[in-house]
Amino acid sequence: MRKLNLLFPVLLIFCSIGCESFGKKETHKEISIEKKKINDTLVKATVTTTFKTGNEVSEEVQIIQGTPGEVNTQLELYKTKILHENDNKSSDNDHKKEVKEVKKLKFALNPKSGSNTSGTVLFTEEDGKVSLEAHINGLSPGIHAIHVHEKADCSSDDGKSAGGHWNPTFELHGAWGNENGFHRGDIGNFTADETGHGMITFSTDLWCLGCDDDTKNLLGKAIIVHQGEDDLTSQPSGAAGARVSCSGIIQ
Ligand SMILES: [Cu+2]
Ligand SMILES: [Zn+2]
Repeated sequence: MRKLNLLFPVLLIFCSIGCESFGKKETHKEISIEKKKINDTLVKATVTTTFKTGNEVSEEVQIIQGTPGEVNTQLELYKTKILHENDNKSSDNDHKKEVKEVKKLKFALNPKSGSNTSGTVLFTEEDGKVSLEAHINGLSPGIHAIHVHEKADCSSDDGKSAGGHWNPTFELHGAWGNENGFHRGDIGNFTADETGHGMITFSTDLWCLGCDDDTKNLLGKAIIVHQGEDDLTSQPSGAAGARVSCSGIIQ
């Protein structure tokens, strides 16, 4: 019985991808790339490839480490290899190839303006959407603003090295989705509990991780958490006070 329960969602996914060829032994592949910054020059990428053939699911994990340039070259080679592997295994051209890529970037937050904050920010890009999940500790209880700022530079003690809000479309500061305009970095506010812990999730198709569209690409920007609340109206940045936590979005 237990096995049947496990098989059901697998079949559903398989069917939603290519129902007309149901029953054929085709392989669907999903590549999930998780990148972590080790230090200023090195990144580590964990690549998980999930192969689904009929009801069988297998996984292959690869770890690539080096400078961002080296890692990206290796990743491209690996993706090409995975894409073409199917050709060798099967000569039947009816077999469709489905390779889905999931990108993940995870960063640690650095304390700024004399705060004791710590935390992580995880970005996931999947199906044309980027989602953010941030966990922050060491905050004062209450409401805090979180934004994407324009430069991945957290070097100054007050976090101002990250520049102003990321605003590639030259709009006014405002609540996300506001018809009078909003910055592409205007994520908004979240609440820290009595222990100083806060978390926020956010998802949009107006962002990407490393695409060619400058109005969408988050790489090279920064995440900033503020001491105060974003009033969502004051220009140019919502009067959210000191910058207490910062992380550069780089790969
Ligand atoms: Cu900000
Ligand atoms: Zn703004």
